[in-house]
This record gives sequence, structure tokens and C-alpha cells, in this order.
Amino acid sequence: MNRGETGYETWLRYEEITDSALHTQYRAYFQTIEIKGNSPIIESAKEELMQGLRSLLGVTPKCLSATGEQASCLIGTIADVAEVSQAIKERLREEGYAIYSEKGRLVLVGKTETGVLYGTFHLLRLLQMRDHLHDLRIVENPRNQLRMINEWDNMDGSIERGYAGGSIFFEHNKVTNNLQRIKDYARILSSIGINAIAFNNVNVHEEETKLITRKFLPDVAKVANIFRQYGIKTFLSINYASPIQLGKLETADPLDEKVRAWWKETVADIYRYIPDFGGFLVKADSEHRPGPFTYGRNHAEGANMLAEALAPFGGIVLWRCFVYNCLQDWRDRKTDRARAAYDHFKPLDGLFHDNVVLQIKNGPMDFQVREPVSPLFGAMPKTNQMLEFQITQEYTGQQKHLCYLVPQWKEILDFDTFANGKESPVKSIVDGSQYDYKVSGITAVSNVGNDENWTGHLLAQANLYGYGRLTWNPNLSTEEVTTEWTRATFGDNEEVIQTIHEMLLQSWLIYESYTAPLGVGWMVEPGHHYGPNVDGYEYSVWGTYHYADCHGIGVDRTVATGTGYTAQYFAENYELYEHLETCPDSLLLFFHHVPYTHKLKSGVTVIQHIYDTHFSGAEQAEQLLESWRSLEGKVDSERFQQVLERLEHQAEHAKEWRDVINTYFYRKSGIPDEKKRTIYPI
Ligand code: GCV
Repeated sequence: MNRGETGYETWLRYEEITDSALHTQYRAYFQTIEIKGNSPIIESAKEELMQGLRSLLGVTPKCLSATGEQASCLIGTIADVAEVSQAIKERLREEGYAIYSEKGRLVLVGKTETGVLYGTFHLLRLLQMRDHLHDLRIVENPRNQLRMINEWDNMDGSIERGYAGGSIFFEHNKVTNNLQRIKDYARILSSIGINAIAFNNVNVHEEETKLITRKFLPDVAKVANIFRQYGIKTFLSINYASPIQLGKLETADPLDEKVRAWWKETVADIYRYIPDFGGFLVKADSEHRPGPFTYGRNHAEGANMLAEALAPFGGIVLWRCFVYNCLQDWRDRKTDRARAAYDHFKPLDGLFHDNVVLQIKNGPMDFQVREPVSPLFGAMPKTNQMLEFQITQEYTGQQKHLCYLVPQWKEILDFDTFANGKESPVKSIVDGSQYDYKVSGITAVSNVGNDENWTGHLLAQANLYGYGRLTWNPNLSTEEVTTEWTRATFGDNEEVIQTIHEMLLQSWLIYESYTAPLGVGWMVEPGHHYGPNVDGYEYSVWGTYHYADCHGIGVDRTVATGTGYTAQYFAENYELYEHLETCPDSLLLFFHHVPYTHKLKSGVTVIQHIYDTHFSGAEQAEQLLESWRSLEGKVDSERFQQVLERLEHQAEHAKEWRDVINTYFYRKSGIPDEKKRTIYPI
């Protein structure tokens, strides 16, 4: 605890074990180790294990290589470890592993080499959690096939919506030379089970368009080589207009023969450099990006053309459903951005090739602190789907505020879509078990940059960790994931663990309460989206995103009188959201326009709820700071200080949120606070 720590080591800091009984037990198991194989992935596993054990136990175990002597710890793939039982072999799927121990001997087998690597991280985690190693019977398989990270990194070194410094991948319009940092990142990602990455921004500007050319492919290949050693496949975001920009063609029409040929040649070239290239991530026809609409083609035609080029090499297309007209005029109160993804994609079900996956943001809008689950999940049984989360905290405090998103993600994963009757939660759609999807999974926008501690706010590392763990197994509980991260990151002191655990678990609802209660969203400054500005959001050019006037607030998305968005849900959820009586308070203003005097299920009026939550939210932000202060001297000073500064800012900024929002709605509604607290005129 006392060594100077910056946060760079994340949860892989492998703090020394001080309990002597445990130390003795662990040492016995790692007296001698035999690791079968020597491929790059196995080497990564070996390196990690040695580094971990050195740090945890203070010893370097003896490695045996086929000496005939029996090692106390045996590691390898099922092909290399002869003694694995048939029962275990049958239970292991691609990337799965088993760890078992008996009679003082420990065996770790992976179905594949990647399984060995994941198993190694699991084994080290057992030591980090101070678990016993006796009588282990662990068999693990990932629930999701694709467990991915998207970086929104630009080649000039900036990161769109990045809050932890610049890019670790690019600088000065080149791929960075700092490959060690990329390797360290690959380790971090692999430790939580990530197996795919697209490392350039989905908004592909002029320079990034060239990443698929021979000028940059050798450098992209260097990055891919590093990720490969950690079981991670590399993808690239592409510009749909590349045939025009790079190929000097007159069109990028997906049905044009020259365009199709151009993509085929380009893809073949990419595979010459990166033989296991994952494929393309595509943002098309959204926020000024080019796409098939320009040529009167639909998105199935647009995606399939790329899919055909990638298919011979086993590549896939990740096609984003974040397609909407950001400049739409919705003053008629019938036009609705929330409808867009479903309206565009649902009619295309069954038309996409089987190496296309639709990448769908968790909600119908855009990563707000609270919004409903996208109705597209489960609505396309004949089309591969994957879920997109945002780890980077664009609308949730930009890593200056503490906002632990695991509880939010759990709610989304567990949300019952009723797509296939009761018990069709989102997690069962995207893990491919509900429908016969060939490819599916989960992806998320990373929160990492080149800040020494990776995520700016040290505690934001918990979001990255939690994301990976849930993607591996969405059935893990929030408590389990949170405890794991807290222990691995801060050590054994129970008071420290408890305090941080509680802070994390409360933080999402605290952030919601002083920013945007009742599902209203979007009350942020334009452009950078930080800080309160009720009418500020840049795409609300035609008015507001919340329709607040002197009588009421909220967006009427009902079929009866509104935009009809509620009809996009399966019957049970449609009924829930359509009616004021059943709509949950937390999403009331997302679905309904109501007078300020409307009584919530909680018994208070909407306006009073706004005042109350903003006052209490700001107080709770102050309490987060106090909780952290109580840990002074119990957390190493550098990391203590880092977090302290962020929480101090948060507590102040929460007051600004409180005052701006309360003042605005007081002025709009003319209704005073029942509790007569001071609402500052701004
Ligand atoms: C990468 C939101 C963000 C954009 C982002 C976009 C997307 O609109 O503000 O920065 O662009 O989502 O997901 O494509």
C-alpha cells in the first residue's frame, strides 16, 4: 500500500500477500510450474503468471520443461495436457478453460491457447481475491462471442469524447512508436476477456481513411501483432466514401461494380498485412458521415457489399444502427429521433449477410444517464445483433464526476424484451442464445487515454473492468464485479474496500439525481456536453429535447397522442410505457409530457421531484467526497490525492447543476419549492 502508485498498474498490480498461511498454501502450488507450448499467446500467459507470482508471493517459481519431473502446477491446452478428463473436454468451448486442483497439484487447461491465457488471469485473480486453491473445480466459457472495445481515437492524437488525455495509438497523424503502452493496454483488456478492438474513431476523417492503404497498413499490422499475442483481433473503422477518396472513383454506390471490385482488392490487401484481420466497423448516414442513402440504397445493400469483400477471409462487418438525421425538425411533435434505429433497420430483417452484425447502442438516443433500452433488441430474429455501451463518460460526468456504470449495464442486460416471450432479456439476445445468430456480442467505447492512470479519474478504471467482466459473463452480480475490482486495485483493508464499494454503487443514481431525473436527458452544454445547460444540446436547433414550457415537461412518445415510439416495443413493454399509470417514474419524461403538478408514484409532484433530487444529489456528491476523505492515510497518497481532486470538483460542480436546473424550472413553472429552500436566480 505504501509504495508510490500512479494507477498505471490498474487492477493488475498484484499486491503482495501478507497472510502467512495463504502465502504458504500458494507457494506450495507454485513450487514448480510446467507450461506446455511456446506460441506468442502462451508466452503472454507465462510472462503474466511469472510477473504476477513474483509480485504476489515475492518468489520466482521454477519452470520445468518436459523434464519428466511432475510439476505442482501444470498449464496447457487440452491438446497438450494429456490428463484432462473427457468430461472437462466436453464442457469447454472456444476460449474456455478449466482450473482444478487435487492432492496439492493444480492444473489449468484451455480449449485453445487463448483459453490458457484467460485461465491464467483467472488463476491470478484467485490469488488477488485471497481465495483458497484447494479442491478447485472451475470451468469457464465466455457467454459472448464478440467482447469488444471501440476506440474513438483520431490520428492527430486526439480522442473524440476522450477524458483521459490523448490517444495511446496515434500521434502527429501516425501510428505511435510507443508499442509498449499498447502492449500494456492489451494485457489489461485481455485480463477482463476482451477479444476484439477497433482502434480508430467511427468518425473516419480524411487522414484515418488512409489507414486501409499500404502507407499505413504496416503500422496497423504492428498494433495487430501486439493484440494478437493477447487473443485480441484487430478491426478498423472505415469511411464509406473510401472508393471516392482513395480509389478516385466517382461513386461509393454499393451496387456499382467498380466500387465492389475496389473494396475486394482493398480487403485482399489488408489481409496480406494482417492475416487474421477482424473486419470493418461502419458508421454510415449519421451525423454527416457518408453512406448508402446517398445512392438511394438501403443499409442492407450497403453492409452486404463490404461483407462480400470480407467473407472469403473470414472477416465481418460491424454495422452501426446509430443512424438518424441530427438536423431533423421535430417541432411537429411526431418526428422523433428515438424512433430512428428501429424505423431504419427493422424492415431489413433477414436481408443482411451472415457476416454482418448490427451494432446497436443500449438506448434509442445516445448514452444518456437514463434512457430506456433500445426496442431493436430482439426485434430482428434473422439478423445478427450486438450491443454497444459507452464506457467513456460523455454524458455521465466525463471522468471528472464519479459515475460507476455497472449497475446501469446490469439493468440493460437483464431487461426483458419479451421478444421470444417472457425471459428474453437483452443479454440472451446478444449472446446469441435466443435466436440462431452466427455472430453476436457486446462492444463499448473505451474510456482510456494516455494519462498515466489510463482513465483520468482513477475510479473510472472500475467501469472498464466491470464492462469486461460483464461481457464475459453478464450473470455476474454488480457486487461480485465491484468487490473484485476494489480488492485488486486497493488491497486488503476492509474499511477501504467497503467505503469504495459503497461509493461506486451509489454514484450512478447520485449523478442522475443532480443532472437529469425522470429520464429527461440532454440538458448539457453544446458540443462538449459537459455541465448544465437546459436548452443547450446542439442538435436541439429546432427547440428543445424536453419540450419544457410554462405548463409542463417531457416528450410524448405514446401511440395515443405522441410520436408512437412506444409501439416499437413488444406488447408487454409497450403497455408498460404507453400508459402514465404504469410508466416507471424513472422514465416518465422520456415517454410522457406532463404538467409540473403531475403526481409521481412516489407521491411528490414532478416539479417538487426536480427540486428535491437536485438538492439531495448535490448533498450526496458532497458525501462522496467526505467518504473518500475518511480514507486518508489508508490509501497510498498519490492515488488518494488524484481521486480527492476529482471529488472536490464534482461536489462543486454538482451545486452548479443543482442551481442551474432548479432555477430554470422555477422560472418556467413559476411554482416555488414546497420546502422553501433557496433557488438561486442565475
Ligand atoms: C463518434 C454521439 C457523440 C459523437 C459520437 C456519436 C457516435 O453523437 O457525441 O461524438 O461520434 O455519438 O456514436 O457515433
